[in-house]
Amino acid sequence: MIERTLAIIKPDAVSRNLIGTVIQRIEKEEIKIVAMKMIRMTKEQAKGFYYVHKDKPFYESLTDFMSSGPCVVMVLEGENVIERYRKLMGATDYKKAEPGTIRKEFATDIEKNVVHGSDSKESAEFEIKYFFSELEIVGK
Ligand code: IDP
Ligand code: MG
Repeated sequence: MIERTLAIIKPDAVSRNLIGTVIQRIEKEEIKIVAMKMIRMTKEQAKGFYYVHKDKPFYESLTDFMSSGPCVVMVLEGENVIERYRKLMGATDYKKAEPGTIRKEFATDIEKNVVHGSDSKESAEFEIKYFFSELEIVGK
């Protein structure tokens, strides 16, 4: 089934000039980018986006990091794309990520781990709406 997911190239990757590298990895997997823009989140916007983690010990630090510089946000579309893109990203902790995944190759820290991807249909729906209106998502 064709589905959509929300992907973010995080501030660590943008500042290290890895935008093109991440996009190349996505396109190599035959995943389509159907919306894309560069944004700079405020601390409050980052807190809203990561609301599910509000009780985690890393919430403050994570939302500081995510509002520390520009991000590239994208809507990806494809067959089973939520799971496929999670697989391409690799585990949250780059030390545990599979070889060849984006995080294994480029992450420097469990927090500064280069990319974000929605983890379920429900979170994809919330996260896509958080950044994009339907008008900004390109159809086929
Ligand atoms: P995910 O990005 O792989 O879905 P989540 O558990 O949803 O991982 O956590 C969201 C983000 O919070 C991670 O991508 C990472 O940047 C950060 N994070 C997760 N766990 C930790 C931790 O134990 N210490 C510091 N930061 C963390
Ligand atoms: Mg997550």
